[in-house]
Amino acid sequence: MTDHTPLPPFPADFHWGTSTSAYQIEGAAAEDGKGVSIWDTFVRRPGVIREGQTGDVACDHYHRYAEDIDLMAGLGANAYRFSIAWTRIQPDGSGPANAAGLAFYDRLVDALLEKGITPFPTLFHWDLPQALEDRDGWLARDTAYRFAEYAALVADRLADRVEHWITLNEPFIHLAYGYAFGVHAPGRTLMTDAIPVAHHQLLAHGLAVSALRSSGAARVLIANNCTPVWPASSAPEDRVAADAYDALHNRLFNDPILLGRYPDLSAYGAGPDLGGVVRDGDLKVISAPLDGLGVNYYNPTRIAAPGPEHGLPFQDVPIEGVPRSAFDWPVVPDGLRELLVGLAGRYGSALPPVYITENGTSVDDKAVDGRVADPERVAFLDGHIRALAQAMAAGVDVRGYLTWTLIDNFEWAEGFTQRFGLVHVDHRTQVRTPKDSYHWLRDRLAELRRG
Ligand code: GBH
Repeated sequence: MTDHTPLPPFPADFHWGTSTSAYQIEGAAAEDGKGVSIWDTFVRRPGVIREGQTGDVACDHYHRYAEDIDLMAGLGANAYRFSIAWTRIQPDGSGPANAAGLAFYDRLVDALLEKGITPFPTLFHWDLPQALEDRDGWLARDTAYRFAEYAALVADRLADRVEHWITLNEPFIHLAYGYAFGVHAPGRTLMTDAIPVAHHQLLAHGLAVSALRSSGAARVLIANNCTPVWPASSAPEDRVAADAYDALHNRLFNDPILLGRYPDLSAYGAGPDLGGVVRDGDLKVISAPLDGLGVNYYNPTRIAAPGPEHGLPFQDVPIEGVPRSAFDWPVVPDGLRELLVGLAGRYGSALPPVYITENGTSVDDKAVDGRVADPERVAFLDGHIRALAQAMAAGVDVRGYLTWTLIDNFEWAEGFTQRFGLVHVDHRTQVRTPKDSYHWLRDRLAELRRG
């Protein structure tokens, strides 16, 4: 049953919209001078992507962006987070800008502004130029400097019209899935030896903050994936394991940025210099003041002490007694309130305004006679937006809610099999069909505007 109860009030200038990323929607993988990214390479490895699918065409958004912006406008959104493909701007990750690549994002930004939609570009959503991966990717300090140069090229072109900038998307997930476990590009399986990837991404972020500001960017954010960590029991060993997990997933990325220091990672065998890669002055660069913290929230994580066979100081265990998404992720709306109140408590006045830069769920929904029923997503959005309102009522300064995602897209290792969109996409025909959740959110946003 669809819930039609009005939402609690939100500030009139609150940013409402959707979030996407370049490789997951654009397609046009080799068009207009675009270079090869690690995802273009990774998807061609046998067996790594469900059904052998790729993002070569994805949602063909590169050619259909006007139609997709019409969908945003129809939703009543006033904000849109997308990512810029580094390889469209610098095909090999360094050197002068590729004019056709910049021109695409220029057109996109103008089309958004024409509809009154505030752009929130993300400069890196996991699609590193393959040429940089060939020089050791984020294990190499040099990649951080290359990133700052790329950031400046983009901002020099767009900062006259783009106010909000996001440096990196989820550096933790890129480190863990890409470099530690190898289930995402670049497919490396370094386990705890991947920890320097954290430092080089954070350094890239810090260097980019200053490059972006020099190029006229007004507000700079980062989008971190954050999870409330629940010890599996009150046993001391479970609490110790949960603390170690929190240090890795949350504090490794929030503490250096907001507090200027790394958390204790000795449980992972890493000293304060994270394996010899932290140099004098780096933390000062990394902790450059920010205008917002982007928070991507999906679900809490329940952590127990590891069994004897485990190579890590924790193991995750299922959260019981809650609904689960088609992806089998637990659905815990109150986790968003808990997370935000926890961030405000930990960081206090060091916490800048928060933007929910991703939050959403996968539903196995189907288009039947032009209608897509996705009651699970309606319930998910309703619950999470109410939890967000509670966090704000408790004093957390939140400025926006950008749901993941606009259109069903290339869900990384899952290919097109997990659907997170408000809009259904038939990936054979590219036909877009707004789902019940799209109509639900449109109606709620219209009510909020009427006040
Ligand atoms: C985001 O990552 C990405 O930024 C985006 O590109 C992607 O499409 C979207 O989410 C959906 O996947 O094992 O049950 O505890 C999200 C990272 C990692 C969050 C796995 C939830 C664990 C679920 N996610 N995680 S569970």
